[in-house]
Amino acid sequence: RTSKPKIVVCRDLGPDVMPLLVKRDDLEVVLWTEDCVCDREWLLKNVQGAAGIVIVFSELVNAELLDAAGPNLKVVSTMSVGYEHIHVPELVERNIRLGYTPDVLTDAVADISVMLALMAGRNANETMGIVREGLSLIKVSHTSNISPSRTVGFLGFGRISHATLARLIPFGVTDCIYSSNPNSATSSKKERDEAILKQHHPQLKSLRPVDKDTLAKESDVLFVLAPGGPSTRHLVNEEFLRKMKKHSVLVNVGRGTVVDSDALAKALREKWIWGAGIDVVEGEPHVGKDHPLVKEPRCNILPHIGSASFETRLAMATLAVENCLAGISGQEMPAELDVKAL
Ligand code: 8YV
Repeated sequence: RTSKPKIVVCRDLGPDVMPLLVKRDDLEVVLWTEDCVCDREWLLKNVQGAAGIVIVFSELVNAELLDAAGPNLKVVSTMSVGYEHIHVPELVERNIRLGYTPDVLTDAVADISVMLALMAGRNANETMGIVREGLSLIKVSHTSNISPSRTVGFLGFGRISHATLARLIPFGVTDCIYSSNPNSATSSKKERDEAILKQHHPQLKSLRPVDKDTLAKESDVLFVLAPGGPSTRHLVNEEFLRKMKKHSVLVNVGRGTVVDSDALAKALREKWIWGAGIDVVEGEPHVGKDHPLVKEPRCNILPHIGSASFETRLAMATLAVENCLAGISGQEMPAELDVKAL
C-alpha cells in the first residue's frame, strides 16, 4: 500500500496538463484516459482513499461519491465555473475544500453567446438546412438583426454577461436591461462592475436592472446566463416565453435547466419568438435525437462548447490541477469557493 496522496482525475486533461500530474512521484495519480469523461462506476471504484478529485460539470458530487472517497478527501476541484453539480453542504460537513475555474473561460463563452445570437437572429440552422437539402435559395426569407435600436437583455448579469455586452457594443447596441439575483454573494462586485461597464462604454445610453416580466417583454435579444440549481430552474417557462416579442431571440449559454425545453420548443414551433441559440440543454450530456429542441429548425443548438477552445480548456485544466494540488497540501488555492459562505 502506498502512503502517497492520491488524486483522481475524471477526464483526459490533454498532453499539456497531464505532465503536471504524472511527473509527480510524490503523488499517486489515477487518470481516466479514454475519450470524454469517466463513467460513474469507474469513479466510485477509483475514488476510494483519494485526497483530491478533479471533476467536470457533468459529475454529481454528492454523499454517494464523498462516502466512496472516504475520510482522506481534502479537495474537490471542478473544471468549471458552475458548481450546481456539487452538493455544497456535504462538503461543509466533511470539511472538504472546493476549487473552480472562473475568469479563464469568460471570453470564450462570451464569444459563443454572440455567435449564437447572430446564428439565431439570422436563422442559420434552418437556412443552412435549406442549402443542404439542395432547395432553392430563393426560399430563404428575411431574418432578424442585432442592430442599433435593439434592447439586449440578460437573465443573470455576472462576468460572462458583462463580456458579452462589451462585444455587442460595436454592433451599435445602446440599451441593455438585466435581471440578476440581488442576494448573490457578488452583488456589490456587480455594482462596481456596472459602473466600470458604463465608464468603458459611453455608447451605452441605458443600463437598467428590471424585473423578470419587463425582461421578457422588452428584450429583443435575451441572453440566459444565470447559474443552474433549484433557484433558477425553469425561470424561462411557457409564461415567460409567451411574453416575449415575436421577433426576439433567446440565447442560453448558462445552464440547460434554466429554460424549460418543452416550452421553448413550443415557442419556436408556434412562433411566439423568432429563434433560439443554445449551448446548454436540459438533460445533457445525454441528449438524444428526439430531444424536443434538437428537432426544432429555429433552434441553433451546440453541444456545450462554450469554453471548448484550445487556449481556454488548457487554462481551465491547468487551474483545476493547480487548485487540486494546492488544496491537498493545505495551501492557498488559486481559485477557491468559500463553501461555508455559499
Ligand atoms: C464546462 C461549464 O465545465 O464552466 C462551466 O460551468 O459549463 C463549462 O465550461 C466545460 O464544458 C468543461 O467540462
